[in-house]
Amino acid sequence: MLEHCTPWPEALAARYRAQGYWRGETFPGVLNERIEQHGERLAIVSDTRRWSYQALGAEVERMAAGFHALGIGAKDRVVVQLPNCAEFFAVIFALFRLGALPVFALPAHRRFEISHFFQHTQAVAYVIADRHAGFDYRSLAGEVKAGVPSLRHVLVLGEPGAYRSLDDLPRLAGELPPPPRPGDVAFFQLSGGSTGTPKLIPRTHDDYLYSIRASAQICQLSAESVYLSVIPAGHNFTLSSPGSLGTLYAGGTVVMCAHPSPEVALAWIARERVTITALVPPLVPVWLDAVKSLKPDLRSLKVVQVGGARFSSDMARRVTQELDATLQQVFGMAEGLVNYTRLDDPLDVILHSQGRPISPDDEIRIVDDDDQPVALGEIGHLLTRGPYTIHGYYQAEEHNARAFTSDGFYRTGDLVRLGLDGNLVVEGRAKDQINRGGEKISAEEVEHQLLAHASVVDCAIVAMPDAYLGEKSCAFVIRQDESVRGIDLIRFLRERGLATYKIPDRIEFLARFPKTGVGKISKKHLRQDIEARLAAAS
Ligand code: J2J
Repeated sequence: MLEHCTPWPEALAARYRAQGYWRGETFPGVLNERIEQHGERLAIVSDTRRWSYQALGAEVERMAAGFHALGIGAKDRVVVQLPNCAEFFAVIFALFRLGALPVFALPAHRRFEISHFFQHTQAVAYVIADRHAGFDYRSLAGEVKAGVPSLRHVLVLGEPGAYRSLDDLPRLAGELPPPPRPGDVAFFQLSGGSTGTPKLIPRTHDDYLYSIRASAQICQLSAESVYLSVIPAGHNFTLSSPGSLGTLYAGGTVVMCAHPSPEVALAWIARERVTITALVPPLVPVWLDAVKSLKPDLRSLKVVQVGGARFSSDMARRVTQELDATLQQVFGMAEGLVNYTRLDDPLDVILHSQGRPISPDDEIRIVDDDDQPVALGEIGHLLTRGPYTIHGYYQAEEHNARAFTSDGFYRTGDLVRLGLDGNLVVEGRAKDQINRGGEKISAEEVEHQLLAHASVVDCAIVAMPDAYLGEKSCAFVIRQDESVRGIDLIRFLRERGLATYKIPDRIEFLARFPKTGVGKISKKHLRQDIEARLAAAS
Protein backbone atom coordinates (compact mmCIF):
# COMPACT_ATOMS: atom_id res chain seq x y z
CA MET A 1 0.00 0.00 0.00
CA LEU A 2 1.00 3.63 -0.44
CA GLU A 3 3.47 4.81 2.19
CA HIS A 4 2.00 6.42 5.31
CA CYS A 5 -1.19 4.38 4.86
CA THR A 6 -2.25 1.49 7.09
CA PRO A 7 -3.08 -1.72 5.23
CA TRP A 8 -5.70 -4.19 6.42
CA PRO A 9 -4.06 -7.01 8.42
CA GLU A 10 -3.33 -9.93 6.08
CA ALA A 11 -5.79 -12.32 7.78
CA LEU A 12 -8.66 -9.88 7.30
CA ALA A 13 -7.62 -9.08 3.74
CA ALA A 14 -7.57 -12.80 2.94
CA ARG A 15 -11.05 -13.17 4.43
CA TYR A 16 -12.45 -10.25 2.41
CA ARG A 17 -11.04 -11.77 -0.77
CA ALA A 18 -12.30 -15.25 0.08
CA GLN A 19 -15.78 -13.87 0.79
CA GLY A 20 -15.79 -12.25 -2.64
CA TYR A 21 -15.94 -8.66 -1.34
CA TRP A 22 -12.60 -7.73 -2.84
CA ARG A 23 -12.88 -9.03 -6.35
CA GLY A 24 -9.79 -7.51 -7.88
CA GLU A 25 -11.68 -4.75 -9.67
CA THR A 26 -10.30 -1.30 -10.46
CA PHE A 27 -12.05 1.88 -11.61
CA PRO A 28 -10.40 1.88 -15.07
CA GLY A 29 -11.31 -1.78 -15.49
CA VAL A 30 -14.94 -1.22 -14.48
CA LEU A 31 -15.27 1.76 -16.83
CA ASN A 32 -13.92 -0.28 -19.75
CA GLU A 33 -16.42 -3.05 -19.02
CA ARG A 34 -19.31 -0.61 -18.89
CA ILE A 35 -18.25 0.97 -22.18
CA GLU A 36 -18.29 -2.50 -23.74
CA GLN A 37 -21.67 -3.39 -22.24
CA HIS A 38 -23.49 -0.08 -22.44
CA GLY A 39 -21.49 1.99 -24.96
CA GLU A 40 -24.44 3.78 -26.52
CA ARG A 41 -26.39 4.29 -23.30
CA LEU A 42 -26.46 7.60 -21.52
CA ALA A 43 -23.88 7.79 -18.71
CA ILE A 44 -23.77 11.44 -17.62
CA VAL A 45 -26.03 14.44 -18.08
CA SER A 46 -25.22 17.99 -16.96
CA ASP A 47 -26.18 21.55 -17.92
CA THR A 48 -23.77 21.37 -20.83
CA ARG A 49 -23.13 17.68 -21.59
CA ARG A 50 -24.94 14.53 -22.54
CA TRP A 51 -22.36 11.75 -22.59
CA SER A 52 -22.91 8.13 -23.50
CA TYR A 53 -20.57 5.61 -21.86
CA GLN A 54 -18.54 5.73 -25.05
CA ALA A 55 -18.35 9.53 -25.01
CA LEU A 56 -17.34 9.47 -21.35
CA GLY A 57 -14.65 6.91 -22.22
CA ALA A 58 -13.33 9.10 -25.04
CA GLU A 59 -13.15 12.12 -22.74
CA VAL A 60 -11.37 10.05 -20.08
CA GLU A 61 -8.84 8.88 -22.66
CA ARG A 62 -8.20 12.41 -23.88
CA MET A 63 -7.70 13.73 -20.37
CA ALA A 64 -5.56 10.78 -19.27
CA ALA A 65 -3.26 11.38 -22.26
CA GLY A 66 -3.16 15.11 -21.50
CA PHE A 67 -2.41 14.66 -17.81
CA HIS A 68 0.26 12.10 -18.67
CA ALA A 69 1.86 14.52 -21.13
CA LEU A 70 1.95 17.11 -18.34
CA GLY A 71 3.93 14.65 -16.28
CA ILE A 72 1.15 13.59 -13.91
CA GLY A 73 1.65 9.92 -13.09
CA ALA A 74 1.16 7.08 -10.65
CA LYS A 75 0.78 8.14 -7.00
CA ASP A 76 0.81 11.85 -7.85
CA ARG A 77 -1.79 13.68 -5.80
CA VAL A 78 -4.23 16.01 -7.54
CA VAL A 79 -6.63 18.24 -5.62
CA VAL A 80 -9.98 18.16 -7.45
CA GLN A 81 -12.40 20.94 -6.56
CA LEU A 82 -15.21 20.98 -9.10
CA PRO A 83 -18.90 21.77 -8.85
CA ASN A 84 -21.39 19.11 -9.93
CA CYS A 85 -20.60 18.74 -13.63
CA ALA A 86 -19.97 15.97 -16.15
CA GLU A 87 -16.27 16.79 -16.37
CA PHE A 88 -15.84 15.75 -12.74
CA PHE A 89 -16.05 12.12 -13.91
CA ALA A 90 -13.77 12.60 -16.92
CA VAL A 91 -11.15 14.09 -14.59
CA ILE A 92 -11.32 11.49 -11.84
CA PHE A 93 -11.45 8.47 -14.18
CA ALA A 94 -8.49 9.90 -16.13
CA LEU A 95 -6.56 10.23 -12.87
CA PHE A 96 -7.62 6.70 -11.85
CA ARG A 97 -6.33 5.43 -15.20
CA LEU A 98 -2.89 6.89 -14.50
CA GLY A 99 -2.85 5.68 -10.91
CA ALA A 100 -2.79 9.36 -9.85
CA LEU A 101 -4.77 10.09 -6.70
CA PRO A 102 -7.57 12.66 -6.59
CA VAL A 103 -8.03 14.50 -3.29
CA PHE A 104 -11.74 15.32 -3.15
CA ALA A 105 -12.02 18.92 -1.97
CA LEU A 106 -15.48 20.43 -1.48
CA PRO A 107 -16.53 23.51 -3.49
CA ALA A 108 -16.90 25.39 -0.17
CA HIS A 109 -13.24 24.95 0.77
CA ARG A 110 -11.04 28.00 0.67
CA ARG A 111 -7.38 28.92 0.97
CA PHE A 112 -6.91 27.44 4.44
CA GLU A 113 -8.28 23.98 3.61
CA ILE A 114 -6.91 23.76 0.06
CA SER A 115 -3.42 24.83 1.14
CA HIS A 116 -3.51 22.20 3.84
CA PHE A 117 -4.44 19.46 1.34
CA PHE A 118 -1.50 20.50 -0.85
CA GLN A 119 0.97 20.70 2.01
CA HIS A 120 -0.18 17.45 3.52
CA THR A 121 -0.15 15.41 0.28
CA GLN A 122 2.45 17.32 -1.77
CA ALA A 123 -0.14 17.43 -4.56
CA VAL A 124 1.19 18.44 -7.97
CA ALA A 125 -1.98 19.71 -9.65
CA TYR A 126 -5.22 21.51 -8.87
CA VAL A 127 -8.37 21.03 -10.98
CA ILE A 128 -11.00 23.77 -10.62
CA ALA A 129 -13.86 25.44 -12.44
CA ASP A 130 -13.36 29.06 -13.47
CA ARG A 131 -16.29 30.33 -11.42
CA HIS A 132 -19.13 28.74 -9.56
CA ALA A 133 -21.88 30.14 -7.35
CA GLY A 134 -20.39 33.61 -7.58
CA PHE A 135 -16.88 32.55 -6.56
CA ASP A 136 -13.78 32.73 -8.75
CA TYR A 137 -11.66 29.63 -8.14
CA ARG A 138 -8.81 31.00 -10.29
CA SER A 139 -8.10 33.68 -7.72
CA LEU A 140 -8.16 31.02 -5.01
CA ALA A 141 -5.62 29.06 -7.10
CA GLY A 142 -3.44 32.17 -7.22
CA GLU A 143 -3.50 32.50 -3.43
CA VAL A 144 -2.82 28.80 -2.89
CA LYS A 145 -0.03 28.64 -5.47
CA ALA A 146 1.99 31.32 -3.74
CA GLY A 147 2.47 29.10 -0.67
CA VAL A 148 2.68 25.65 -2.23
CA PRO A 149 5.89 24.73 -4.09
CA SER A 150 4.61 21.25 -5.07
CA LEU A 151 1.77 22.71 -7.20
CA ARG A 152 2.86 22.54 -10.86
CA HIS A 153 -0.40 22.66 -12.83
CA VAL A 154 -3.68 24.50 -12.35
CA LEU A 155 -6.25 23.08 -14.77
CA VAL A 156 -9.45 24.98 -15.31
CA LEU A 157 -12.89 23.99 -16.52
CA GLY A 158 -14.10 27.05 -18.46
CA GLU A 159 -12.14 30.26 -18.97
CA PRO A 160 -8.58 29.45 -17.84
CA GLY A 161 -7.31 32.97 -17.15
CA ALA A 162 -3.62 32.63 -16.27
CA TYR A 163 -3.82 28.83 -16.21
CA ARG A 164 -4.45 25.92 -18.57
CA SER A 165 -7.88 24.92 -19.81
CA LEU A 166 -9.04 21.32 -19.41
CA ASP A 167 -10.10 21.63 -23.07
CA ASP A 168 -6.57 22.41 -24.09
CA LEU A 169 -4.45 19.60 -22.68
CA PRO A 170 -1.35 18.56 -24.61
CA ARG A 171 -1.78 15.63 -26.98
CA LEU A 172 0.43 12.66 -26.51
CA ALA A 173 1.37 10.04 -29.00
CA GLY A 174 2.40 6.79 -27.38
CA GLU A 175 1.54 4.54 -24.52
CA LEU A 176 0.00 5.33 -21.17
CA PRO A 177 1.63 3.71 -18.13
CA PRO A 178 0.09 0.47 -16.81
CA PRO A 179 -3.22 0.91 -14.96
CA PRO A 180 -3.38 0.68 -11.14
CA ARG A 181 -3.85 -2.57 -9.22
CA PRO A 182 -6.94 -3.41 -7.14
CA GLY A 183 -5.18 -3.06 -3.78
CA ASP A 184 -3.74 0.37 -4.65
CA VAL A 185 -5.02 3.52 -3.03
CA ALA A 186 -7.37 5.11 -5.57
CA PHE A 187 -7.99 8.52 -3.97
CA PHE A 188 -8.26 10.48 -0.75
CA GLN A 189 -11.60 11.25 0.84
CA LEU A 190 -11.87 13.92 3.50
CA SER A 191 -12.70 13.23 7.09
CA GLY A 192 -15.42 15.31 8.76
CA GLY A 193 -12.79 15.66 11.43
CA SER A 194 -12.58 16.52 15.08
CA THR A 195 -8.92 17.47 15.23
CA GLY A 196 -6.79 20.54 14.58
CA THR A 197 -6.25 19.74 10.90
CA PRO A 198 -8.52 17.81 8.49
CA LYS A 199 -7.48 14.17 8.08
CA LEU A 200 -7.29 12.37 4.74
CA ILE A 201 -8.79 8.96 4.12
CA PRO A 202 -7.00 6.63 1.67
CA ARG A 203 -9.51 4.34 -0.11
CA THR A 204 -8.44 1.49 -2.37
CA HIS A 205 -10.06 0.39 -5.64
CA ASP A 206 -11.03 -2.97 -4.16
CA ASP A 207 -12.55 -1.68 -0.92
CA TYR A 208 -14.44 1.24 -2.43
CA LEU A 209 -15.75 -0.78 -5.34
CA TYR A 210 -17.08 -3.37 -2.92
CA SER A 211 -19.01 -0.70 -0.99
CA ILE A 212 -20.33 0.73 -4.26
CA ARG A 213 -21.33 -2.61 -5.74
CA ALA A 214 -23.08 -3.74 -2.57
CA SER A 215 -24.77 -0.34 -2.14
CA ALA A 216 -26.07 -0.45 -5.70
CA GLN A 217 -27.55 -3.85 -4.96
CA ILE A 218 -29.17 -2.71 -1.69
CA CYS A 219 -30.71 0.24 -3.56
CA GLN A 220 -31.79 -2.04 -6.41
CA LEU A 221 -29.98 -0.02 -9.07
CA SER A 222 -29.91 -1.26 -12.66
CA ALA A 223 -29.07 0.07 -16.11
CA GLU A 224 -32.50 1.75 -15.99
CA SER A 225 -31.62 3.79 -12.89
CA VAL A 226 -31.18 7.56 -13.13
CA TYR A 227 -29.39 9.15 -10.16
CA LEU A 228 -29.62 12.86 -9.42
CA SER A 229 -26.43 14.16 -7.80
CA VAL A 230 -27.47 17.15 -5.70
CA ILE A 231 -24.99 17.42 -2.85
CA PRO A 232 -21.34 18.04 -3.80
CA ALA A 233 -20.09 15.36 -6.18
CA GLY A 234 -16.93 14.52 -4.25
CA HIS A 235 -18.72 13.88 -0.95
CA ASN A 236 -18.70 10.22 0.03
CA PHE A 237 -22.51 10.06 0.22
CA THR A 238 -23.17 11.29 -3.35
CA LEU A 239 -20.15 9.50 -4.73
CA SER A 240 -20.61 6.05 -3.27
CA SER A 241 -23.78 5.37 -1.30
CA PRO A 242 -24.51 4.18 -3.99
CA GLY A 243 -24.27 7.64 -5.51
CA SER A 244 -22.92 8.48 -8.92
CA LEU A 245 -20.28 5.75 -8.94
CA GLY A 246 -22.82 3.11 -7.87
CA THR A 247 -25.06 4.23 -10.71
CA LEU A 248 -22.25 4.01 -13.26
CA TYR A 249 -21.36 0.61 -11.81
CA ALA A 250 -24.93 -0.51 -12.55
CA GLY A 251 -24.81 0.96 -16.07
CA GLY A 252 -27.36 3.69 -15.27
CA THR A 253 -27.38 7.44 -15.85
CA VAL A 254 -26.05 10.16 -13.54
CA VAL A 255 -27.60 13.62 -13.69
CA MET A 256 -25.31 16.30 -12.28
CA CYS A 257 -27.27 19.10 -10.66
CA ALA A 258 -25.04 22.15 -10.31
CA HIS A 259 -27.34 23.99 -7.87
CA PRO A 260 -29.20 22.26 -5.05
CA SER A 261 -32.21 24.60 -5.13
CA PRO A 262 -35.43 22.58 -5.32
CA GLU A 263 -36.67 24.41 -8.43
CA VAL A 264 -33.61 23.31 -10.40
CA ALA A 265 -33.45 19.81 -8.93
CA LEU A 266 -37.16 19.06 -9.30
CA ALA A 267 -37.06 20.19 -12.93
CA TRP A 268 -34.20 17.74 -13.54
CA ILE A 269 -36.20 14.91 -12.00
CA ALA A 270 -39.14 15.57 -14.32
CA ARG A 271 -36.98 16.10 -17.42
CA GLU A 272 -34.60 13.14 -17.07
CA ARG A 273 -37.00 10.79 -15.30
CA VAL A 274 -34.76 10.51 -12.26
CA THR A 275 -35.35 7.35 -10.16
CA ILE A 276 -33.19 8.01 -7.08
CA THR A 277 -31.56 10.93 -5.30
CA ALA A 278 -29.81 11.69 -2.02
CA LEU A 279 -30.44 14.62 0.31
CA VAL A 280 -29.12 15.98 3.58
CA PRO A 281 -31.84 16.69 6.19
CA PRO A 282 -32.07 20.52 5.77
CA LEU A 283 -32.97 20.10 2.10
CA VAL A 284 -35.95 17.88 2.89
CA PRO A 285 -38.54 20.42 4.15
CA VAL A 286 -37.48 22.83 1.42
CA TRP A 287 -38.07 20.17 -1.23
CA LEU A 288 -41.38 19.07 0.27
CA ASP A 289 -42.65 22.64 0.29
CA ALA A 290 -41.50 23.15 -3.29
CA VAL A 291 -43.22 19.94 -4.38
CA LYS A 292 -46.47 21.25 -2.89
CA SER A 293 -46.28 24.56 -4.66
CA LEU A 294 -44.68 23.58 -7.97
CA LYS A 295 -46.39 20.20 -8.41
CA PRO A 296 -43.58 18.81 -10.59
CA ASP A 297 -43.91 15.48 -12.35
CA LEU A 298 -42.17 13.09 -9.93
CA ARG A 299 -43.67 9.84 -11.22
CA SER A 300 -40.24 8.40 -12.04
CA LEU A 301 -38.82 8.97 -8.54
CA LYS A 302 -38.65 5.69 -6.61
CA VAL A 303 -36.14 6.27 -3.80
CA VAL A 304 -35.24 9.33 -1.75
CA GLN A 305 -32.21 8.84 0.47
CA VAL A 306 -31.60 11.06 3.46
CA GLY A 307 -28.40 11.02 5.49
CA GLY A 308 -25.35 12.87 6.72
CA ALA A 309 -26.94 14.30 9.86
CA ARG A 310 -29.69 13.59 12.39
CA PHE A 311 -33.06 13.25 10.66
CA SER A 312 -36.20 13.54 12.77
CA SER A 313 -38.88 10.85 12.65
CA ASP A 314 -41.48 13.57 12.08
CA MET A 315 -39.75 14.78 8.94
CA ALA A 316 -39.21 11.18 7.85
CA ARG A 317 -42.95 10.63 8.18
CA ARG A 318 -43.65 13.72 6.08
CA VAL A 319 -41.47 12.31 3.30
CA THR A 320 -43.39 9.03 3.29
CA GLN A 321 -46.74 10.85 3.29
CA GLU A 322 -46.01 13.59 0.79
CA LEU A 323 -43.84 11.80 -1.77
CA ASP A 324 -44.79 8.73 -3.69
CA ALA A 325 -41.29 7.30 -3.22
CA THR A 326 -39.54 5.04 -0.72
CA LEU A 327 -37.55 6.85 1.94
CA GLN A 328 -34.17 5.38 2.76
CA GLN A 329 -32.21 6.56 5.78
CA VAL A 330 -28.44 6.45 5.33
CA PHE A 331 -25.90 6.69 8.13
CA GLY A 332 -22.43 6.60 6.67
CA MET A 333 -18.95 8.00 6.95
CA ALA A 334 -16.11 8.66 4.53
CA GLU A 335 -13.88 6.39 6.67
CA GLY A 336 -16.01 3.44 5.54
CA LEU A 337 -19.05 1.96 7.30
CA VAL A 338 -22.39 2.80 5.65
CA ASN A 339 -25.77 1.76 7.04
CA TYR A 340 -29.03 1.75 5.11
CA THR A 341 -32.63 1.07 5.91
CA ARG A 342 -33.64 -1.44 3.23
CA LEU A 343 -36.24 -0.53 0.63
CA ASP A 344 -38.62 -3.26 1.83
CA ASP A 345 -38.18 -2.58 5.57
CA PRO A 346 -41.34 -2.02 7.64
CA LEU A 347 -42.34 1.65 7.88
CA ASP A 348 -41.42 1.68 11.55
CA VAL A 349 -37.78 0.83 10.78
CA ILE A 350 -37.61 3.41 7.98
CA LEU A 351 -39.02 6.16 10.20
CA HIS A 352 -37.19 5.43 13.42
CA SER A 353 -33.77 3.96 12.59
CA GLN A 354 -30.68 4.67 10.53
CA GLY A 355 -30.53 1.16 9.17
CA ARG A 356 -27.91 -1.57 9.25
CA PRO A 357 -24.50 -2.09 7.67
CA ILE A 358 -23.84 -2.97 4.05
CA SER A 359 -21.79 -6.06 4.74
CA PRO A 360 -22.22 -9.23 6.82
CA ASP A 361 -18.54 -8.65 7.65
CA ASP A 362 -19.04 -5.13 8.99
CA GLU A 363 -18.19 -5.70 12.65
CA ILE A 364 -20.01 -3.42 15.07
CA ARG A 365 -19.07 -2.87 18.72
CA ILE A 366 -21.04 -0.57 20.98
CA VAL A 367 -19.01 0.23 24.08
CA ASP A 368 -18.89 2.42 27.19
CA ASP A 369 -16.18 4.96 28.03
CA ASP A 370 -13.86 2.08 29.05
CA ASP A 371 -14.31 0.22 25.76
CA GLN A 372 -16.49 -2.41 27.47
CA PRO A 373 -19.58 -3.62 25.55
CA VAL A 374 -22.85 -2.05 26.72
CA ALA A 375 -25.97 -4.17 27.21
CA LEU A 376 -28.04 -4.76 24.07
CA GLY A 377 -30.22 -1.73 23.40
CA GLU A 378 -28.11 0.63 25.52
CA ILE A 379 -26.44 3.71 24.08
CA GLY A 380 -22.68 3.53 23.58
CA HIS A 381 -19.75 4.51 21.38
CA LEU A 382 -19.84 2.94 17.94
CA LEU A 383 -16.65 1.13 16.91
CA THR A 384 -16.40 -0.64 13.58
CA ARG A 385 -14.12 -2.73 11.40
CA GLY A 386 -14.86 -4.22 8.01
CA PRO A 387 -14.06 -4.76 4.34
CA TYR A 388 -14.38 -1.10 3.36
CA THR A 389 -13.47 0.72 6.59
CA ILE A 390 -9.95 2.12 6.81
CA HIS A 391 -7.43 1.11 9.45
CA GLY A 392 -5.68 4.47 9.50
CA TYR A 393 -5.73 8.02 8.16
CA TYR A 394 -3.02 9.13 5.77
CA GLN A 395 0.19 10.18 7.49
CA ALA A 396 -1.36 10.56 10.92
CA GLU A 397 0.38 8.05 13.15
CA GLU A 398 -0.25 9.82 16.43
CA HIS A 399 -3.91 10.48 15.71
CA ASN A 400 -4.41 6.94 14.41
CA ALA A 401 -3.36 5.55 17.79
CA ARG A 402 -6.38 7.33 19.29
CA ALA A 403 -8.84 6.97 16.40
CA PHE A 404 -8.45 3.17 16.09
CA THR A 405 -8.35 0.40 18.69
CA SER A 406 -5.31 -1.84 18.86
CA ASP A 407 -7.26 -4.49 16.92
CA GLY A 408 -8.14 -2.07 14.14
CA PHE A 409 -11.65 -0.90 14.98
CA TYR A 410 -12.38 2.68 13.93
CA ARG A 411 -13.75 4.87 16.70
CA THR A 412 -16.54 6.65 14.84
CA GLY A 413 -17.24 9.17 17.61
CA ASP A 414 -20.95 8.47 17.19
CA LEU A 415 -23.23 7.42 20.04
CA VAL A 416 -25.64 4.73 18.89
CA ARG A 417 -28.06 2.11 20.09
CA LEU A 418 -28.71 -1.23 18.46
CA GLY A 419 -32.39 -2.16 18.20
CA LEU A 420 -33.60 -5.73 18.68
CA ASP A 421 -34.29 -5.85 14.94
CA GLY A 422 -30.59 -5.23 14.25
CA ASN A 423 -30.96 -1.63 13.12
CA LEU A 424 -28.86 1.21 14.48
CA VAL A 425 -30.24 4.43 15.90
CA VAL A 426 -27.87 7.40 16.05
CA GLU A 427 -28.42 8.98 19.46
CA GLY A 428 -25.67 11.58 19.58
CA ARG A 429 -22.00 12.25 19.21
CA ALA A 430 -19.00 12.04 21.49
CA LYS A 431 -16.55 13.63 19.02
CA ASP A 432 -15.86 17.35 19.26
CA GLN A 433 -17.58 18.22 16.02
CA ILE A 434 -20.51 20.35 14.86
CA ASN A 435 -22.76 18.80 12.21
CA ARG A 436 -24.13 21.84 10.41
CA GLY A 437 -26.84 20.24 8.31
CA GLY A 438 -24.44 17.56 7.07
CA GLU A 439 -21.39 19.83 6.82
CA LYS A 440 -18.94 18.76 9.49
CA ILE A 441 -16.93 21.27 11.50
CA SER A 442 -14.08 20.26 13.77
CA ALA A 443 -14.34 22.49 16.85
CA GLU A 444 -10.60 22.23 17.50
CA GLU A 445 -9.70 23.33 13.99
CA VAL A 446 -11.71 26.55 14.25
CA GLU A 447 -10.60 27.16 17.85
CA HIS A 448 -6.97 27.02 16.66
CA GLN A 449 -7.72 29.65 14.08
CA LEU A 450 -9.50 31.91 16.57
CA LEU A 451 -6.65 31.61 19.05
CA ALA A 452 -4.36 33.13 16.43
CA HIS A 453 -6.17 36.45 17.00
CA ALA A 454 -4.11 38.68 19.29
CA SER A 455 -7.10 39.52 21.45
CA VAL A 456 -8.45 36.02 21.96
CA VAL A 457 -7.26 34.69 25.31
CA ASP A 458 -9.22 31.46 25.12
CA CYS A 459 -12.14 30.06 23.14
CA ALA A 460 -14.42 27.04 22.82
CA ILE A 461 -16.78 26.18 20.00
CA VAL A 462 -19.94 24.16 20.55
CA ALA A 463 -23.04 23.17 18.62
CA MET A 464 -26.24 25.14 19.18
CA PRO A 465 -29.67 23.95 18.04
CA ASP A 466 -31.04 25.37 14.82
CA ALA A 467 -34.50 24.78 13.40
CA TYR A 468 -33.31 24.59 9.80
CA LEU A 469 -29.79 23.13 9.91
CA GLY A 470 -30.22 21.00 13.03
CA GLU A 471 -27.04 22.50 14.47
CA LYS A 472 -25.08 25.69 14.04
CA SER A 473 -21.82 26.67 15.67
CA CYS A 474 -21.35 29.05 18.58
CA ALA A 475 -17.93 30.29 19.69
CA PHE A 476 -17.46 31.29 23.32
CA VAL A 477 -14.53 33.66 23.62
CA ILE A 478 -12.55 35.22 26.43
CA ARG A 479 -11.05 38.41 25.01
CA GLN A 480 -8.22 40.60 26.17
CA ASP A 481 -9.49 43.77 24.62
CA GLU A 482 -13.14 44.66 25.30
CA SER A 483 -13.35 46.70 22.12
CA VAL A 484 -12.93 43.61 19.90
CA ARG A 485 -16.37 42.64 18.58
CA GLY A 486 -17.74 39.41 17.16
CA ILE A 487 -17.71 40.86 13.68
CA ASP A 488 -13.97 41.55 13.99
CA LEU A 489 -13.31 37.90 14.80
CA ILE A 490 -15.47 36.74 11.91
CA ARG A 491 -13.64 39.01 9.51
CA PHE A 492 -10.36 37.68 10.91
CA LEU A 493 -11.39 34.07 10.20
CA ARG A 494 -12.51 34.93 6.68
CA GLU A 495 -9.18 36.58 5.99
CA ARG A 496 -7.41 33.46 7.16
CA GLY A 497 -9.16 31.66 4.29
CA LEU A 498 -11.50 29.41 6.27
CA ALA A 499 -14.48 27.85 4.45
CA THR A 500 -17.63 29.87 5.15
CA TYR A 501 -19.52 27.01 6.78
CA LYS A 502 -16.81 26.81 9.47
CA ILE A 503 -17.14 30.47 10.46
CA PRO A 504 -19.03 30.53 13.80
CA ASP A 505 -22.70 31.45 13.40
CA ARG A 506 -22.61 33.22 16.74
CA ILE A 507 -19.97 34.57 19.10
CA GLU A 508 -20.51 35.01 22.82
CA PHE A 509 -17.99 36.69 25.09
CA LEU A 510 -17.41 35.34 28.60
CA ALA A 511 -15.17 36.45 31.45
CA ARG A 512 -14.32 32.84 32.36
CA PHE A 513 -15.25 29.34 31.23
CA PRO A 514 -17.17 26.74 33.20
CA LYS A 515 -14.76 23.91 34.04
CA THR A 516 -15.10 20.16 34.49
CA GLY A 517 -13.91 18.34 37.64
CA VAL A 518 -10.47 17.89 36.04
CA GLY A 519 -10.15 21.55 35.07
CA LYS A 520 -11.01 21.28 31.35
CA ILE A 521 -13.48 23.65 29.69
CA SER A 522 -16.94 22.14 30.14
CA LYS A 523 -18.48 22.17 26.69
CA LYS A 524 -21.55 20.54 28.17
CA HIS A 525 -22.16 23.66 30.27
CA LEU A 526 -21.44 25.91 27.30
CA ARG A 527 -24.03 24.03 25.22
CA GLN A 528 -26.54 24.48 28.05
CA ASP A 529 -25.60 28.15 28.27
CA ILE A 530 -26.28 28.85 24.59
CA GLU A 531 -29.48 26.80 24.65
CA ALA A 532 -30.72 28.89 27.59
CA ARG A 533 -29.83 32.13 25.79
CA LEU A 534 -31.65 30.97 22.66
CA ALA A 535 -34.70 29.93 24.70
CA ALA A 536 -34.75 33.28 26.53
CA ALA A 537 -34.63 35.17 23.24
CA SER A 538 -37.48 33.26 21.62
C1 J2J B 1 -26.93 11.07 12.09
N1 J2J B 1 -25.63 11.36 11.85
C2 J2J B 1 -25.11 10.99 10.66
C3 J2J B 1 -27.26 10.06 9.98
C4 J2J B 1 -23.87 10.59 8.92
C5 J2J B 1 -23.47 8.20 3.44
C6 J2J B 1 -24.19 9.04 4.27
C7 J2J B 1 -23.52 10.00 5.03
C8 J2J B 1 -22.14 10.13 4.97
C9 J2J B 1 -21.47 11.18 5.79
C10 J2J B 1 -21.42 9.28 4.14
C11 J2J B 1 -25.89 10.34 9.67
N2 J2J B 1 -27.73 10.45 11.19
N3 J2J B 1 -28.08 9.45 9.10
O1 J2J B 1 -20.08 9.33 4.04
O2 J2J B 1 -21.36 7.50 2.58
C12 J2J B 1 -22.75 11.78 10.84
C13 J2J B 1 -22.06 10.83 11.83
C14 J2J B 1 -20.93 10.25 10.98
C15 J2J B 1 -20.52 11.46 10.16
C16 J2J B 1 -19.78 11.09 8.89
C17 J2J B 1 -22.08 8.31 3.38
N4 J2J B 1 -25.08 10.11 8.62
N5 J2J B 1 -23.87 11.14 10.15
O3 J2J B 1 -22.14 12.03 6.38
O4 J2J B 1 -17.81 11.49 6.55
O5 J2J B 1 -21.55 11.61 12.88
O6 J2J B 1 -20.12 11.08 5.85
O7 J2J B 1 -19.87 9.75 11.76
O8 J2J B 1 -19.32 13.47 6.00
O9 J2J B 1 -21.76 12.11 9.86
O10 J2J B 1 -19.66 12.23 8.07
P1 J2J B 1 -19.14 12.12 6.57
